[in-house]
Amino acid sequence: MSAPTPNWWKKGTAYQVWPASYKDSNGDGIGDIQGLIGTLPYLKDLGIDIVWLSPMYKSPQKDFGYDISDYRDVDPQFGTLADLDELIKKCHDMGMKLLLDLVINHTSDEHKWFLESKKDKTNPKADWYVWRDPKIVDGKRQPPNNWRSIFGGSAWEYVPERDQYYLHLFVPEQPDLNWELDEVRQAIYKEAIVFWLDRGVDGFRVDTCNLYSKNTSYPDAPVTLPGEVYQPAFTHFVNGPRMHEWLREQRQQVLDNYGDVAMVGELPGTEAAEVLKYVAAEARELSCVFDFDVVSLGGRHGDGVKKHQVHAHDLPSFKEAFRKQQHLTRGTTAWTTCFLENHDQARSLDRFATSKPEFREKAAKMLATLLGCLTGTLFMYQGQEIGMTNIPDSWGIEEIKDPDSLNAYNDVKDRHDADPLWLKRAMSGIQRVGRDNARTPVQWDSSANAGFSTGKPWMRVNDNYPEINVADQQKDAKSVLSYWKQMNQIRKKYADLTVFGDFELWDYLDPDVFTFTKENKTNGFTNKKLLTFLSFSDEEQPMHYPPDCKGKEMELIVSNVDTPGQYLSPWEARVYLVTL
Ligand code: TEU
Ligand code: CA
Repeated sequence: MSAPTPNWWKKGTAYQVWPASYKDSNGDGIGDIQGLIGTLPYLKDLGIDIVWLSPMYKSPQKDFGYDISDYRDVDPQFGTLADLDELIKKCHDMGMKLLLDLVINHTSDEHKWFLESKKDKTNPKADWYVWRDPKIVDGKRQPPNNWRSIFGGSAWEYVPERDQYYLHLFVPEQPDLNWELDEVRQAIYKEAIVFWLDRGVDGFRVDTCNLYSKNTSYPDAPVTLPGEVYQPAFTHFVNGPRMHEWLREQRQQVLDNYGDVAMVGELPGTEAAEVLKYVAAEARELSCVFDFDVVSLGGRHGDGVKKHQVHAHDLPSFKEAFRKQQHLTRGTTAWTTCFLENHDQARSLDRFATSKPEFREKAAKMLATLLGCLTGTLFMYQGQEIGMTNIPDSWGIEEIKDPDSLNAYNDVKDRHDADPLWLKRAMSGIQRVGRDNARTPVQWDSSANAGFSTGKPWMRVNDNYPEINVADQQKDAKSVLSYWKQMNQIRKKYADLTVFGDFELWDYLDPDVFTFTKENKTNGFTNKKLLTFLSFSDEEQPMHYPPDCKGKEMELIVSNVDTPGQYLSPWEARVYLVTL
């Protein structure tokens, strides 16, 4: 069984709010903190214990808040510091915790640290970012190396004032901080962490927290994409040599003064064995991390696979990704998370199940059943609780706001001289895995703009809001929303098995059905097992029972059908409590 210590962040169900598209309170078309405050009773009723708020800091919004120009202030479009204080207080009054996003690999290029750093090579902050001289090739100025930004193009940007380039692993407006300098780390701790812990936040979701330490000799990356100028350079900036030293420093010097602070890390491009080093309880670095094996199925964006190249995956690889993730922390002191959606991913219905109208609701409940039974801290994402879907196929590139998707589109456009069939392919990649799929406004009701805003929403509302919205689902005991509420209760009731149990995959090779058990040999449930059947098929499917469950007493504790039969109907889910 997984780590027994009852840290508060293990059992709680978390809900991610991406503020711009969550709920607008003042009619300017942009979601805001007061909008979120107004929905706290809704989240409480859904069974949420932890709110993770994506960046609401002062930002020019070049990467929607992940480019921060002042860690100690709230962006006016989202509200004020007083609103944030009110949010912290109201969450706590209602028995909920609040996590903020901690984005400290880079700042905005409008952060005062960067504005000073870029002036010349001798100012007091001259080394606060990663500056390197140009490489001169055939008398022409070139970036210092061939690294490709995670969002495409060179990872270096030229600044004439210094006649140098600075490193940006994401968009050019997100310069990477130079973590090698002690005074930089101290400034980050003070402004980005201590400032908020003093105000009462309970922890952080830590953005790209394995990229701070780079290979400081900045060598060229090996050519893995022949014919391309800029090459993926993950080996030189992911899990670099000083990562663990710095995360421990942060815990010991800063976090330990504030009790059991949750640090939920995002570790892009990291293999299982490496993950354990960050999350082992004795390492005291991160509380838990997001595992990307599932959401990266069909091609990991960033490793060089482009959106239009992500291919369809089969159910065995989906199950295997979960098995790997669920087994990683088993028998260790480490902890994990489970999730299928966030603000960087497509909607789970389209990506992993089906959004066909006849099966959509049932499939959304089936995925809720899967998540509700998995080990780790459960993270839901706004709109997932009502089964929101991807952007419609009919939308064109003019609706797309995400810089990552726009870069991907323009890359194909440039490469293929705007050939219409190639552009269609680029657009279908964005429709499949683009980040805007999860960033359309939350569909609160069937009134204009889905009740998200009384003004013109900053981003187009998904056309299906009359059929998929919170208000209708609140009135319907059989809705996806009602099912999620029920699932969150079941998850808590059987927490020893769901949250803390051991996962076993039963039918790895079955292409249509996902069968798994959860057991826990170290507590009162020793003679019980949860047995979960999930159908990923448009057709009826036979079931096979694990031998030790066959013929045993089985109590059906939840299902997305009223009367389960001999076979699994399309997209059916059932969970049995088996007495062994
Ligand atoms: O994302 C980190 C990351 O690795 C992304 O490249 C992710 O794989 C990609 O968005 C998928 O398209 C974090 C944030 O979650 C993301 O929103 C930010 O844009 C990024 O960091 C930079 O701060
Ligand atoms: Ca607003």
